[in-house]
Amino acid sequence: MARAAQKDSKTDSGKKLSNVSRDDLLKYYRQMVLIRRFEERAGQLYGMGLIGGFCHLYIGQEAVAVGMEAASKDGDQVITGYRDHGHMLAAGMDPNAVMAELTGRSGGSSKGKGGSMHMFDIETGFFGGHGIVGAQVSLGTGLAFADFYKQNGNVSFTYFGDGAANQGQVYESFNMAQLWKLPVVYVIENNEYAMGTALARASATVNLSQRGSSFGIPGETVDGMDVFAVKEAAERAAEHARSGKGPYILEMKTYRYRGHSMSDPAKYRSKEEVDEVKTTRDPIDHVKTMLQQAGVSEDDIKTIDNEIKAIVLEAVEFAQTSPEPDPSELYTDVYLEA
Ligand SMILES: Cc1ncc(C[n+]2csc(CCOP(=O)(O)OP(=O)(O)O)c2C)c(N)n1
Ligand SMILES: [Mg+2]
Repeated sequence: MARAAQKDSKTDSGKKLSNVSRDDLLKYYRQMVLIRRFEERAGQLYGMGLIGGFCHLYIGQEAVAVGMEAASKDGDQVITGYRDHGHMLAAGMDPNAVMAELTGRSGGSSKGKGGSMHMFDIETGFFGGHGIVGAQVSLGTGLAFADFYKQNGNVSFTYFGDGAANQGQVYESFNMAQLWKLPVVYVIENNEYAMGTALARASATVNLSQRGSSFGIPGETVDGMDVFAVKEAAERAAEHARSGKGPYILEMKTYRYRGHSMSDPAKYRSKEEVDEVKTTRDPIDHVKTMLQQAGVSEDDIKTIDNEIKAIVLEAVEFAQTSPEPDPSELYTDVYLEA
């Protein structure tokens, strides 16, 4: 992945908080707030009828994409399902291009032809954006096969949900990945629900970190609401994959605050359940508290919040003023000339 072209606020760089630098804290805070504010605006644009098709928000799960990105290197790939906006922003894609893709404009990252679920950006190593549940797991394993074949030292970060974890092709992929020792980190974002179905209602076993055990793939369960826990686990997993030992599974315990998609009345869980997570486990509040403990002033935090607000407002403006794609674009980018 390319590093995010996002500027960091001025800090006393190098000042350490146990094993976390103040600059790292500020960077993760900034990236997570960007995702959250971006998603809130995307939800508003959807409500205004400016975004067509489906739209799945990532609010609540920010620490996963940001913590994983912190352990990645240039050249690594990311692939995920349809809940993908946060991954794109964490990978360093331009918020303007992501928002304009949501509104189907030519300035979008896929020229407005992919929309929310089918964005793509080779430059940052982001390989989509996939609407078929579980399909990205085979594709991500294929990306790892390409890395293995080229011996380029890159890792494929392949994300999927707790619901997708029961799909058959996941296990065909696990088998091949371990057989050939492919450099892939499988990140299972266990947000407790697959549409309206709680994990335990659809799954014979709920410890998803062990789903690779019959293939001999190591796995661990991680607090996906803690960006530092995610980063540390990501480093272990990436090192394992990069050093030729094969795939690794990280089950991220996380939670989605919003409905499955924009048309979900969320009758399958109580408001109290959602509020409890928001007040006790929020990933952004967690980093904010650490920033305060590190002596970062309220004013400095406000400055970051305002900078992010401006970036997102600019993206909203761009997404509404960028022209719609020309009809002739219907026939371009369908096949790759090889
Ligand atoms: C093959 C396939 N089956 C069913 C669907 C419909 N569907 C879309 S999302 C979804 C739930 C997936 O849940 P999970 O993997 O937990 O991901 P989350 O939405 O929680 O991020 C389902 C069943 C689909 N898109 N593709
Ligand atoms: Mg889920």
